[in-house]
Amino acid sequence: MNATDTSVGQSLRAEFETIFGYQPLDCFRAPGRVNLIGEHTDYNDGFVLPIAIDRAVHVAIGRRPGSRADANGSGTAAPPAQEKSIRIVSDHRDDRGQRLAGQFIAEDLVPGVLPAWLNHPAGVVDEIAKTTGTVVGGIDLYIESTVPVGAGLSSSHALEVAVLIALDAVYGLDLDDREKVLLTQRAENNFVGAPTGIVDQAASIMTEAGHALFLDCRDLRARQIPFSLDAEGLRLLVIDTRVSHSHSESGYGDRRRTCEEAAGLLGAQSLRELDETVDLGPLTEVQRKRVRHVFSENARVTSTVELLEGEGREGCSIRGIGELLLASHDSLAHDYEVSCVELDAAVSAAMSAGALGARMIGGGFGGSAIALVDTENVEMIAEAVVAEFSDRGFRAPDIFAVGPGPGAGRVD
Ligand code: GAF
Repeated sequence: MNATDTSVGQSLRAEFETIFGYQPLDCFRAPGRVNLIGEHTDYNDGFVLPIAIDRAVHVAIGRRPGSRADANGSGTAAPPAQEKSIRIVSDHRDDRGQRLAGQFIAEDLVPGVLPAWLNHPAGVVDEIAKTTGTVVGGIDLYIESTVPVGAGLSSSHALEVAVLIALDAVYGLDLDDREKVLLTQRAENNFVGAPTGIVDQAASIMTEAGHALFLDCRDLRARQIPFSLDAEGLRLLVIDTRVSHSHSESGYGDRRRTCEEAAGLLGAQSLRELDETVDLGPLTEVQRKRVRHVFSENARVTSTVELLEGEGREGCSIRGIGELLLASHDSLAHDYEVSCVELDAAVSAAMSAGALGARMIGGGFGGSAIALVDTENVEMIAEAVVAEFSDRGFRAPDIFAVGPGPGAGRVD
């Protein structure tokens, strides 16, 4: 946990007071993520290596004056609905230019009823009740975000994490990092309806500034791996293809099921129990390809960690991870088949223009790619990608640099 961003905290507090008419209790932030490598390995109990990026969801939280926002609704008579509601206002605007705003009551929550964006905080409130017995109510939240929505940088997981740590602080839920990761994952799986793994929440909650998080998704054991772009004169570019992706509707769930079925056919609970020496004979051709990706991707994560940790030793440097990033993309495109023409174009244009490595990130079927580039080549590579998209009639991509920022925490 980190304390940062004095000015952000002040403006959040002022905005909260303007909207709700009283002062908030506290402010928190939770970053989005870029997964350096280890894609579609998390739900296979494998390895991942994300960074928390320097863009975050910020939240100011207040307890409505006169409401009975005590931890367990321990008043004798049932409080009226307006005392129990959770009101949320966001700085994002709808088609008519109005701020997104909504409210709900914890006891009445049912999946699939609220507007999509509100499902993420509502899922967290629902899981808090199920996990801890604490019924949240009489709470107001104001949310601002610098994580682009729909770019595959985990804006929705960052929102869930920000809401959870704010409620944790106010209600004294006393959750450790591991419990927070698993609670937000259940919110996503059970309430939002997306069968996602844990890499995004873990990146947001557990990562330290200037580091990547080497996480074993089998038991959530983690190690902070130094990741300094500046020291080597490098930048990490995000290339947002602006092709929309949705985990609940895309082939994400299908890939997950295939892996689970393949593990079962090979006599294992998860693919992590197996390695490339296993006989893939009982599997279909498609299952073999998916399994091959998971095995090779886990190996690429550990190789990347070796290069980063060995920084300074001969042959070891952040520059050396470029080839592994590209190999990851090839495996995701051909064995796992979760890329798309825009992501492939982003990767090949960046590589042709001199990137050290590039690959799609996240669930796939759209969203963003990353490219590791020398600082002096940033503009040239960005221009090459934009030109390629224009030549091929694709929507113009959004390209920007990200760095390894701090994990979730309080904002002063
Ligand atoms: C999405 C999911 F949310 C993650 O859990 C992970 O599976 C990722 O896709 C693929 O690595 O971001």
